[in-house]
Amino acid sequence: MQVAGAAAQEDIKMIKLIIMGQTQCGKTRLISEITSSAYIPNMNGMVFRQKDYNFEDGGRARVMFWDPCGQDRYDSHTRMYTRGSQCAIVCFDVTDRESFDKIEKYMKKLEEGCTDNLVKVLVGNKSDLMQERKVFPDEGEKVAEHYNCKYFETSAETGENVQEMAGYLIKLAYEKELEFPTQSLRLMDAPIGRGGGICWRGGAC
Ligand SMILES: Nc1nc2c(ncn2[C@@H]2O[C@H](COP(=O)(O)OP(=O)(O)OP(=O)(O)O)[C@@H](O)[C@H]2O)c(=O)[nH]1
Ligand SMILES: [Mg+2]
Repeated sequence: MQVAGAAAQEDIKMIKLIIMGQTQCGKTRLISEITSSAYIPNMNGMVFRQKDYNFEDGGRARVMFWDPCGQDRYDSHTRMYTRGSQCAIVCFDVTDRESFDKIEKYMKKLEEGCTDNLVKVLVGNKSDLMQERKVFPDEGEKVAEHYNCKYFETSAETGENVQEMAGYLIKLAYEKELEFPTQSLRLMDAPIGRGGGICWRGGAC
């Protein structure tokens, strides 16, 4: 006999989202803002968060956010992070040109580790720091066009454009998932610790 709750659970599309970008560009703060959870910087390892989304067609998605520390010493773990991802946020800090120059590195890692069905956005974060800006919107637009994705500028500090960016990406991933269903991960089998997330290496968060 099918339990109604269980049937409903099975209707939820599971989506794995990976955020990538140089250390300190604001990845963890962005994910905290998107998922309305406390911002606790991850000095190493990985933080997981999750959030459910409802769509106009009545469908639902449960998104697992994978937020690795961007320090170069974790580069060798990237393939594990990217495998099975249906969507990605590639992020840089608009006040830090070095973080902008690293976009190519992260885009390449996504190409190597993900399927052709991956959908992504390019995000220039910290748009509130207008006086310190080193990268301008037309530069972000141009790079995004090169990688065939949309460019957003966000502020995880003020929340500006953050939910719009996430909503756009997750809707794209949901539509892709309807078209090309992923058989694989039962992402929600992962344990959830204090604060709605778990840290890998970094302990409960
Ligand atoms: N002004 C401003 N500060 C931000 C913004 N986003 C993040 N920060 C700050 O930037 C610093 C780094 O943010 P994190 O979110 O921890 O950066 P990260 O990319 O996760 O860094 P790693 O985990 O080391 O890879 C913190 O001091 C944040 O408060 C933003 O939009 N505006
Ligand atoms: Mg972080």
